[in-house]
Amino acid sequence: MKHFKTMYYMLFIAVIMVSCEKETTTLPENSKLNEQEKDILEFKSVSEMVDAGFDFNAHRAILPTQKSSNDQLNSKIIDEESGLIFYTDREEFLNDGCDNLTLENFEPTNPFGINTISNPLNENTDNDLYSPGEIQSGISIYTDVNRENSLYIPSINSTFKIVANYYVDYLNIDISLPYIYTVSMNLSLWSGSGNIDIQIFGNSGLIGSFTISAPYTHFGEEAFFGVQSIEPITKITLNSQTGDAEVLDNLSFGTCNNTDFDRDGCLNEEDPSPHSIMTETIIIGGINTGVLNKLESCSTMSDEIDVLIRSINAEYTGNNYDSLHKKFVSGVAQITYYWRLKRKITSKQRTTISNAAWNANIPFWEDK
Ligand SMILES: [Ca+2]
Ligand SMILES: [Ca+2]
Ligand SMILES: [Ca+2]
Repeated sequence: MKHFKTMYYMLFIAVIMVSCEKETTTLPENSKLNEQEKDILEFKSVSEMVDAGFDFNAHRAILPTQKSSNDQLNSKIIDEESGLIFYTDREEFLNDGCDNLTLENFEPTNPFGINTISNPLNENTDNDLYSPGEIQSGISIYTDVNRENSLYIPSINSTFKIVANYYVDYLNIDISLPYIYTVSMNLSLWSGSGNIDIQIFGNSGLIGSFTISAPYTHFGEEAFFGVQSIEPITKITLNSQTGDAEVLDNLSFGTCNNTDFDRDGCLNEEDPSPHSIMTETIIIGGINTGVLNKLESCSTMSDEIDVLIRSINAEYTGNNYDSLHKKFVSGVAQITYYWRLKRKITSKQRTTISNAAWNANIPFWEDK
């Protein structure tokens, strides 16, 4: 079986070599090249272009030498407003403890299948290229318009990449895993270099955006893009400013070790509650107690109340409010008893917190 595979592979290489030879012997003259440049705009999709025998070698020859403009930029950019950290340098990203992410490189087990597919590409994809379970679970790649052959999956320089087949479409990535705070990917463009607008979404909506300079994919170059977020990332959209087809590879996702999400001074890997509630005062059920929310061993007093609220809410069936509410109030009384013993609060503050707990609409209240 392996022997056959090798033979097929050799045959594949031979076909490529013959077709390359053909291309070099029929390399168009300059005027022809200009014509081809004009033609490129007439194709609606990448697969149409490939089927028409578009000469990428000739097209590459007329393009100016590329210089990645990202090199001149800061390779790590912290956006204070959105809390997002952007990376355009892979080394810098890895140095920030992001070397433990789940990688999807889109390499199929059977690389000889038909490589246009319809939305979406995910773990359930079952076609010539991918079997169910071959794509990592928790991610889904699709274009914003549902049509046949919306995605094109070619092998460029011996690695498979995902291309938005129709130029006008956005290339979108959905993330359905709950705690993905970091995503990275390699980006390029199908018909020439240009900018790609990247939007990052969480459950609250648009978190922030970034524009990256992406190279022409047929040069074999790619731009690195990485992002870290305080809020879990649920979706990323990619849109070429030049109306070109976005090309995606090596999508990584997860959580970096060496970061401090809640900015409490404890890195995630040593933080028992990496998403501490960092409000200045303790707020219960929307009621501000005015009592200082102190931090100890990487956790805040509000974190302790939050753990209790979560366990109470988990027991809520819709008709056991009264008993659960009483359970919550006595749970808070226990917590504040220890706070009082440790002299974190005064007895007057303990009463204030108890009153807030009594008046809070718990089970439930999810205003975070
Ligand atoms: Ca790949
Ligand atoms: Ca922390
Ligand atoms: Ca913490």
